[in-house]
Amino acid sequence: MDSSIIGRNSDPRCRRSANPFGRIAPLLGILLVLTSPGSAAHAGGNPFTRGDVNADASVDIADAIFLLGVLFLPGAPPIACEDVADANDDGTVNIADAISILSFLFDPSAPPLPEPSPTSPPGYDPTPTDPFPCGDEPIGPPPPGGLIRLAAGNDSMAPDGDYVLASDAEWSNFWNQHAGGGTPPPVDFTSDLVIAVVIGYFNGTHCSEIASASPSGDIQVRHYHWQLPCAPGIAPTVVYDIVVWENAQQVPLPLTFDATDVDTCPLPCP
Ligand SMILES: [Ca+2]
Ligand SMILES: [Ca+2]
Repeated sequence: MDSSIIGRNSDPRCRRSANPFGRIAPLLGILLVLTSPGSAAHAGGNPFTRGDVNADASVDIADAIFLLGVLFLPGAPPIACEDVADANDDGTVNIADAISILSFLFDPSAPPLPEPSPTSPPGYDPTPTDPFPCGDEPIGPPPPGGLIRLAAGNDSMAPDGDYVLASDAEWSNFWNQHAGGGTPPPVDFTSDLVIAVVIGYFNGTHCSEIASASPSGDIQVRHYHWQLPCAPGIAPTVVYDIVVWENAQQVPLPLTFDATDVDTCPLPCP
């Protein structure tokens, strides 16, 4: 537990009376007149400490005074991050939050401030449903999703290989090789990748399938070899399987391809 953020009187043994507001309130009026809030810089989406309204890495009486100034002094600057000032985490910023800070500092019977509390390391707001997004944990891209088959068959004109296509230009170039022209199926390369395998066989008793893709970038490919007499050789083929991998632009390249030979029967291919 990191207690360095706590201001003076954080140790209960050092706290004074249970209800100090009678002594503090008159002082606040004077301090509000004498204290003009400066700027408190809290970048949105960053870890924060609840109650550190003036952003000086300590929660003490100055934060309550700062907040009261923001609330009641004409011309005071707005709060940079409301989550920091929402000391009681009720989704609003008002005088009750200043009271919560003072209670935390001076009332031994008061509950701790909600997380991320001054008694904990800086963190994110555990109640991101409130109106303040600045203290919420940033939402990253969605994890890689499933494989959606775009095309499969046995007559590709592309050279044998494992392909990873990450842009419209790469995709169009591959499609020209594969199909000899035409417009490739639309793919959203802001989020997705295209994976293709192409392999030629001396007859038509084989097919290949992109079976799975792991978030670490491992692509599992199955090559099916059809056992006689289920599949007598018919003609040379260049089999292919082309899939779009949703939300895979975040997967570090290069991908690895692991092929497994499968003897199976009967036809047709998967
Ligand atoms: Ca502070
Ligand atoms: Ca509040």
